[in-house]
Amino acid sequence: MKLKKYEAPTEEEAIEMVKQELGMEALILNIKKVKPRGMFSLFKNSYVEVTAAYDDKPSAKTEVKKESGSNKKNNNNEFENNKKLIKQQQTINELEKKLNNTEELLDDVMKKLSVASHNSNEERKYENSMLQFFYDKLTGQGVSSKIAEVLLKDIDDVEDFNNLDINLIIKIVYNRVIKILGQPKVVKWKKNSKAAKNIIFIGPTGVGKTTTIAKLSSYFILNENASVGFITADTYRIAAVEQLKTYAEILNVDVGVVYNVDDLIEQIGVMKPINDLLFIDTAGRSHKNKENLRELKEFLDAVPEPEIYLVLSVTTKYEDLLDIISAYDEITDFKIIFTKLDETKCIGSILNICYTTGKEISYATNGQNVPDDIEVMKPEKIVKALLGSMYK
Ligand SMILES: Nc1nc2c(ncn2[C@@H]2O[C@H](COP(=O)(O)OP(=O)(O)OP(=O)(O)O)[C@@H](O)[C@H]2O)c(=O)[nH]1
Ligand SMILES: [Mg+2]
Repeated sequence: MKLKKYEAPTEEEAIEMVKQELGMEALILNIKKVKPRGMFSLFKNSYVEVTAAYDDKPSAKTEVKKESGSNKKNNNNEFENNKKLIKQQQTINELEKKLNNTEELLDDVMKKLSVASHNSNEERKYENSMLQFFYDKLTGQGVSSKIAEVLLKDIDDVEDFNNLDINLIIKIVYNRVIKILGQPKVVKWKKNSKAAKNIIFIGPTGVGKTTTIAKLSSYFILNENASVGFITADTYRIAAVEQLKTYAEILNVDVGVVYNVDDLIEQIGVMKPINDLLFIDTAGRSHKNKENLRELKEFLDAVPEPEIYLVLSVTTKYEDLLDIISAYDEITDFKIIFTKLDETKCIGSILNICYTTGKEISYATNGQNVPDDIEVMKPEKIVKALLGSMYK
């Protein structure tokens, strides 16, 4: 791509100049009203400066046509040229395969900013089309408008903004998102340490607490040779105990079922000396039911040195996620596990939550398969999903 600037008395005239000279394929990157400066500025009229981008190389297909047309008389030359072009095309195909999210993003920019679709009446937040594109992309992914503005803040203060490389903007946004998300915190343990780590999972109903326990414990059993025990305090829902017992059977793990705080203390006493890690499951609780949360707090307070994870589904509305976090925050401290990333395209609420609450992130789950569909949350993936393709 190459950039070219056009000056004309009005926006329409400048765009017409772009169309005439570069054709309908050209992209309008920026439209700026310029006021003349200097001694004689009073005698000069203001004008409009349009920056357009255009493809300076014809596509390979056109080249093939042109070459074969103009070299009809010389069959040998034509053959050699075609061979060269086919080879070039193969290299292009290989390069295309290696294209990453940045290029997907560029594609999107091209579509959005094309002359054909240029619409100056659209409601815009930014005068500059590139910044507007990033703003739309981020808010489209569920990033709140306030946080999208924070991510794009001051970028247009750069002196030569019109010539600012799109990759540089991506880099700035990327670094800002990474800073907000922070480094994920994961379960750290030592083989044969005297005290088993007590890892507790809390959260709303049906978000994936029990499934996440099965996934995470499988990882420690299979990959780190940890000895693991399960305790479940979910005796409310029919079949909840059976669900955990089924996983326990497959993984060859003991399960303790507890009905009250005394049971819990006793079970931890029994299972702690013979395990590296204890995974404790709790019943799903509505954050609006204060009585249930009070009971849960009693349980949590009875566990020595607990490591608590609040499990949240990323499909939950952002406002509700904030309410849930603030209700659980009143009873305990926790890190966050986000589940069901496979069920949505919009994962902006993860960024919103980190920015607004300052809570630490840990794991992400992206499917129903036990044990595969879990991984340590990778901030880089989130950024790529926000700016380009879906979280994979
Ligand atoms: N698509 C998808 N489904 C998930 C994921 N994690 C869990 N699930 C599904 O969500 C449903 C509920 O999972 P559970 O593990 O029983 O949820 P829970 O939080 O323990 O539920 P309660 O104990 O009833 O509060 C099950 O159908 C799981 O297979 C995920 O990452 N993606
Ligand atoms: Mg459960």
